[in-house]
Order: sequence, then C-alpha cells, then structure tokens
Amino acid sequence: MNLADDILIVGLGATGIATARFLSRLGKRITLVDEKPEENLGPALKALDGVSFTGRFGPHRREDFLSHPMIILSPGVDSEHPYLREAKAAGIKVIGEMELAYTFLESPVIAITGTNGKTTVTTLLGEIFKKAYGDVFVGGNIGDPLINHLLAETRAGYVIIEVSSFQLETTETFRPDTAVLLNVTEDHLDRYRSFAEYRDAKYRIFENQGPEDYAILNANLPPLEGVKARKLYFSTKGELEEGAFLKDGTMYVRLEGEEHRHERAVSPLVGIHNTENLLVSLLTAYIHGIEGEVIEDVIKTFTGLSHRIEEVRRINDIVFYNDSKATNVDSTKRALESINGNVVLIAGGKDKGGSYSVVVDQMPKVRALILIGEGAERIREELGSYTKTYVESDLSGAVSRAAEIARKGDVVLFSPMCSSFDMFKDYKDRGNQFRALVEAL
Ligand code: UMA
Repeated sequence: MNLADDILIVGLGATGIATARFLSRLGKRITLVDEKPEENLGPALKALDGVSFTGRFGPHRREDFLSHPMIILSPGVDSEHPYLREAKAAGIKVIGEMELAYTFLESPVIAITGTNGKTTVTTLLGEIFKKAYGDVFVGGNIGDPLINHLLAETRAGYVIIEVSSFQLETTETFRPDTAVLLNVTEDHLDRYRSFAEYRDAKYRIFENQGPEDYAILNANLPPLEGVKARKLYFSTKGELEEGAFLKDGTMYVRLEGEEHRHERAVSPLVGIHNTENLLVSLLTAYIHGIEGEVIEDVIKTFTGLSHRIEEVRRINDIVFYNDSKATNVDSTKRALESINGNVVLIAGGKDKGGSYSVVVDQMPKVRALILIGEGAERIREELGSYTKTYVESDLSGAVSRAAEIARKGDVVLFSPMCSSFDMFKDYKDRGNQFRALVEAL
C-alpha cells in the first residue's frame, strides 16, 4: 500500500499507541486525535515517549479529519462518523489498523470472528500452533493489536488473530489464509443501525479470499453465498462428509480422505458451545498439518479463559461463577445452558440495544435475577416477569443480595449480557472486582 507521509491516527488506546509506534518507525508525520481530554490520557501519552507526533485532544474537530491525506482508525471509532464520511467523500484514504498491518504481513494469517467463542478459539489455536510450530503471534481483538506483530524483533511464522466486526468494517485487502466464522447473533446494536449491518461486517472476513484459502463455517447457519474460498463446515448436530463434527461423544475431522478422532470427554471445557469451539480448533489445526497427538495434548490441558464461566469460590455448597466476558445476551444464554440446577443470575451493564428475550427459555432455572448498571431497567422490563427481580445500585450490593438469596446447591452466575463501560474499565476489571467481592464474603 502507498502510505501517505502525513497520517492522522484516531483513538489513543492500545491500537493508536501501536500504530503510532509503527508509523514513526517508517518516518511518517503523525497527528493523533482522541476525544478524551489530555489529562485523561496520561498513561497512553507516556507509552508514546520517544515518538514524535502532534496531539489534539478533546472533542473531535472537523478540520483535523479533512487536513491529512490518510486516516487510520482504532476499532472503537465508528467509521460512519460524519467527519469520516466527509473525509472519504473528499478522497481521503480511511482504513483501520488491521488493514494497515495486514499490508505489511508476510506470515500466513488465521483469522477468527463470530459473536461468541472467538477469544476461546483464538487462545486454544494459539496454544496448539505454539506447541507445533513454536513462534506464533496471537493477537487482534483479543488484546494485542496486530500491528504489534510488525514491531517485534523477530516476526512469528504464523499469525492467529481474533477479528471483530469493528475491525472488519475498515478492511480493504485483508485476506486471511484461513477465516473462521463461529456464529452471528445480536450484538453491538448501539453501533450498528441493524443486525444485518453487523452481520455483513462479519461476513467481510471472506471478502478477498480466493480458492486457495479456507473458509470455516458453522453448518447450523444459513448457507453463505459469494464465498470464493474452499468452504469447510463444523457441526454438533450431524455427520459431515468433510469437515468437523460430533457423533456419539466423539469429535471427528474428515479432511482430504483422512479421518481423525478425539473423544469429547478429553477436554475439560463444558457445554455445547465449547464443543463447537473445539471442533473449529481441531479442523483448523489439521488443515495446517498439525499432528493429532500434539492437538490432543493441548485440548486435554486447556481449561478455558479467565472471566468465562470461571469458578471463583464455593461457600456452603453454593458455587460462584465469574462470567464477566459475557458482554452480550447470547453469551449469557450459553453460560446458562451449560449449568444444571438453579441459578441466581447477576446481570446488567452498558445496554447495547439488543433484545434480552433470547434467554427466556433458560429463565425457569433462574431463581432470582439481580440487576445493575445502565441496562438494568430495560432488562427488568423484558425479563422481570419470569422470576423474582432486584435492582441494585452497584456490584457490591448485587453480590451481597445474591449471597443472601442463594440456597445450598445453587449457582451464583455473574454473566452481565452487557458491556462493562458504564461502571468499569473493561470486562476484566469488572470480573476482577466480582472476584474480590466474592472472596470477601
Ligand atoms: N475514541 C475517539 N473517538 C471515537 C471513539 C473512541 O477518540 O469516536 C478514543 C477513545 O477515547 C479511547 C480510544 O479511542 O481513548 C480507544 O480506542 P478503542 O476503543 O479502539 O480501544 P483500543 O484500546 O485501541 O482497543 C481496541 C479494541 N476495542 C474495541 O474494539 C472497542 C479492543 O477490543 C482490542 O483488544 C484492541 O483494539 C486491540 O486490537 C476490545 C473490545 O471490547 C476487547 N472489542 C469489542 C468486543 O470484543 O465486543 C469489539
């Protein structure tokens, strides 16, 4: 890609910092804008020590967006912002950090998207590939911006990235060698104008692929037209001639005339959603020539992610689970599905505008619903009639209330169905605070 000499970077989070470092190495003139006031950007500015740039902080200004030939966006910036629309109309090149990084990549790219499960699959695949091939970059939406791969002293031989719809919105040539779409359910309706718009952003992962590439798809989703890559499917519901599927407790991968098998029970991960995550990981690993023994060794010991249905403590036969990573309704539904017995559910946070009724079929097992955050009222309106519902002013109040209500044998599940940004720094901060409150009970 022809990079301009004078580049505007929008957003000074993890992405903006890494992008500025990279462009500074290429000798570009950098302007950085962030809508936060300068006094709130201390650590970010410190991380840019030694990088030369012009910073403009506080509410965005139109002239900043129209006075540079090229703009690089952080994923959290809506690419439909009026100033960006105007910039594009004026012929200014607007791309995201992932597209920028991609144009410099030399290693094969495995990209994983979907509403839920993508962090688990990215992490698990990262472990399998590291065991098989040693040097692997694992990053993207999972936390480490792709551009950091280019900043490393030696570049890894494989790139495995979690890719969000926000990142896919601003790609042009991004073409993963293997692209995985796990599932698509409602999320981020505070950013997208419709579910279709969100779904179409996800489908962009396949946009530039060709017949030499692989597209891995969920057999339960409606068939996807226009994918030029070789399509392989995964299914928990039936046998496939080619692809990965579950049958009678065994996971099968059928690929190029060969069949590989792994018992489902070897993995400590619970729930049907994790069976899908395992099937996708097996299929992707076999496509890339990894031996069955290596794969089996990793899936046997991989116990899952922090903040995802993570057991925190047992008190008087009541188990407390931290599921702070459940930032959308479908994710909470999956957590509820994987729990047997009665649940005291703590939920709520920043409302993203989707429907909460997705969990209605799980409500019979919810003994009580305890709500916090900006989304509390809307959740109460949609689910309050199904169970006893409380609204608390903070997480501490919610944990105390849960401890008071829960009975022997119950599960207390903190699975918010919402993002964390109304009351916490991010979902990790929220999960850590939950853990600390439970430890203190
Ligand atoms: N900002 C502006 N103008 C705007 C919007 C934001 O100036 O219009 C500024 C904010 O004030 C803030 C900065 O941009 O200072 C933050 O940028 P960002 O939100 O893009 O955050 P990063 O720290 O760069 O993190 C991003 C991803 N964040 C989002 O997509 C919201 C991280 O995913 C990702 O790990 C990281 O890049 C590395 O690739 C987080 C996430 O919540 C985990 N992702 C969503 C999800 O998983 O549901 C998609």
